[in-house]
Amino acid sequence: MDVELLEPDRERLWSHVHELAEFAEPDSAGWTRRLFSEPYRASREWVRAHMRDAGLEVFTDPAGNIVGRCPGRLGGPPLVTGSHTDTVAGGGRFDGVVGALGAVEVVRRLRETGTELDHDLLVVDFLGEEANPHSGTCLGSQAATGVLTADHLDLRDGKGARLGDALQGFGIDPGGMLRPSWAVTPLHGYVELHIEQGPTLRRRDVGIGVVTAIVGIERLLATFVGRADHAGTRRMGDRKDALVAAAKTVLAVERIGCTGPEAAVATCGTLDVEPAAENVVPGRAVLAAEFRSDDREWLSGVQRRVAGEIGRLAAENGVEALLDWTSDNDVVPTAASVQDLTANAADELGLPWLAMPSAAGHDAAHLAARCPTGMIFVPSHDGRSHCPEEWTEPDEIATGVHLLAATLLRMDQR
Ligand code: HGY
Ligand code: MN
Ligand code: MN
Ligand code: MN
Repeated sequence: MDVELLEPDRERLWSHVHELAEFAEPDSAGWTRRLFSEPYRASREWVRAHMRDAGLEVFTDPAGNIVGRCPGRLGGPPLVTGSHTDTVAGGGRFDGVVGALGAVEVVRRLRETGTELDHDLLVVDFLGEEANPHSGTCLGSQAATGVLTADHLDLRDGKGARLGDALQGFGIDPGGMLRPSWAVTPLHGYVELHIEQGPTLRRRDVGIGVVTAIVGIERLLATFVGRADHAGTRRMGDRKDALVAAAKTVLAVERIGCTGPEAAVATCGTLDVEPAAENVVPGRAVLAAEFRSDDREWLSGVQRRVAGEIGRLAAENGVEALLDWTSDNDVVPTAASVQDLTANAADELGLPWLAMPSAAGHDAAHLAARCPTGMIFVPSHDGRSHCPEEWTEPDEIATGVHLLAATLLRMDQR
């Protein structure tokens, strides 16, 4: 099979990416399509129809992941590819979408060229890859790979709503998140195409990243409980100001990120204050922070270091601090075998490539526990992502999809 023939239809793929982008929350910046939102619900119908139109046999697994099956000659453990189509608030058009729709384009090209694989190929649009208010990230891929427990369904968002109830309201049986699915049966391998979401490929002027590892991510929800007081009558030395303690913690988190190993990062992304009145000393503040690194040792020490800092700052301000930690995933190396197959396929297509870690989290981090897993990156303009300015050129996307096809072909023969 001459892999050149699998070159994707660039215009068709580009128009599909922009058709999906139209499913966006009207009152949010960028192309926002969050889990449990109406545009996301409507977009799932579009994705199912899009997969069927490409000739895939489509089903929705118990966890709400949309799965398209392309039967192979011999059957057996399937090859898997795909990504996600939900976004962050104020997100862009390419994060996740390039891998999900790129995978459908690969199936179109396999069918149009009469190329039959030995293995079945599953194309998956994983539910809710982005951080949701209840429970971290990668909801669908964690459910599919069997790592969620009933406790997850009781996780509550900042307003006290249970994840299980939110799933029910979205038409997904919460129990389905706990039922074993296709991803706990033997799989032949998984490879995910994704935008880099960082500056490396553009800076090095290389069009392809062969991902070597996915960073580990620790998440913290810190609740500071002080005392609401009159802003005029309560003397400064006599306050229990929850917001001051939280604000000092934001600076401590930044310091911990800046003093960690080169690729370590630490971010405080949300801060909710109560009662949020300008003439009331804040009695309660809830701060969300996350810590990432491909350095396992540093990451494993983060909880202890951060808890120590927060304990000191809370005491200093006379407030109580409640810390709730969750891990998205440990540092996940990708399979050397898949890295090699990807690199050989890139060489065959004459594509320069760069081996590099992923500083973003991905569904692939969870598939890696089930089968040999790899990722392919295409450049992000200015290294921007999780914002409306997110941009990747149509040619760069088409090149990534072409390499995805060639890599799947090699994985199929392995
Ligand atoms: O947060 C991440 O790294 C991914 O985009 N969910
Ligand atoms: Mn993503
Ligand atoms: Mn993302
Ligand atoms: Mn991801």
